[in-house]
Amino acid sequence: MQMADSFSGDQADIIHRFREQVNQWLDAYTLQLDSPPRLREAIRYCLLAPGKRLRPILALLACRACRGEIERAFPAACALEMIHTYSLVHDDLPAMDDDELRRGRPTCHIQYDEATAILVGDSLLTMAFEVVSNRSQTARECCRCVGILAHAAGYSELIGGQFDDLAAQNRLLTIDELASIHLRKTARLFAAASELGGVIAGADEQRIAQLTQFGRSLGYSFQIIDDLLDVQGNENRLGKRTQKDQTRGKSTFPALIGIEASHRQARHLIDEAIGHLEGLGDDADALRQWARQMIHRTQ
Ligand code: GRG
Repeated sequence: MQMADSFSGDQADIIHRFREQVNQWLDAYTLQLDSPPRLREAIRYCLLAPGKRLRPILALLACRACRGEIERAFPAACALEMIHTYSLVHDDLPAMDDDELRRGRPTCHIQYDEATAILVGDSLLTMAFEVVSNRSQTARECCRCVGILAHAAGYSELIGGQFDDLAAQNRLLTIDELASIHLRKTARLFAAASELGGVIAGADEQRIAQLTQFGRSLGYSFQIIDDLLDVQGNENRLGKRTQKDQTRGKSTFPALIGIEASHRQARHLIDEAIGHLEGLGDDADALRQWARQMIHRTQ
């Protein structure tokens, strides 16, 4: 993400370090997978591609905001990235969004083939649960993390949102219908990331609820900004095709309420997200600053 001037050096260092560490963990998790070699290669091609790692970073920052032990949050952070990458790989398939470019590279089914892309997605989704049920957590905490991830990735949220999104093409949605899709398809995984950070830190239930709300508002804002970037963004910088929503007759925030109002709504949601962190003190400053930067993102 491009950093604006207000993002202090210390905070930017934390984000940079978290991103590097997540990349190292993802590398380690997949380096010696006991799978057919070509499947392993395709999994690594997708997972280690230069994504922004926003969901893992969110989980780590949430854990930090509650003074949790960061090392214990890496498995859940990586599980989030695995679920997110699986959803991108499947979303890019011809039966869904039919894309050729992702993270600046040919999509999985173009680089390999459709069957491989389906199996890469299946592998990443199941690997996420393998990774999150590791021994660095208590059994109780582990079950809770599995439940949070399963719900966020499941039939009512990520998959349900995707289903409704596909069904909505070429139909003008109401703003409430579009909001419901954005909240399930995108914001729910952000909410889960933030919630997981709190759970792993051993935060009390009120803080966990605050973090969940924070992630939800931030994720919703992130998706509105994504809609804006599809209209106004730079394809090279984004590493994916732009102007696709309009070509496909998709309802988006800019299409329904206009560009200025979409910017306002995105900013309002970021303020709302930060408002949910009231009482979390200085420990949540990195999380607050990171959220504020979201509006400036160009990729
Ligand atoms: C296939 C079950 C299933 C779901 C697909 C994630 C998704 C749902 C579709 C991808 C297309 C899309 C616009 C999703 C909304 C969320 C989003 C903007 C994803 C891209 O996330 P970034 O920008 O990607 O964090 P990187 O590559 O940086 O990780």
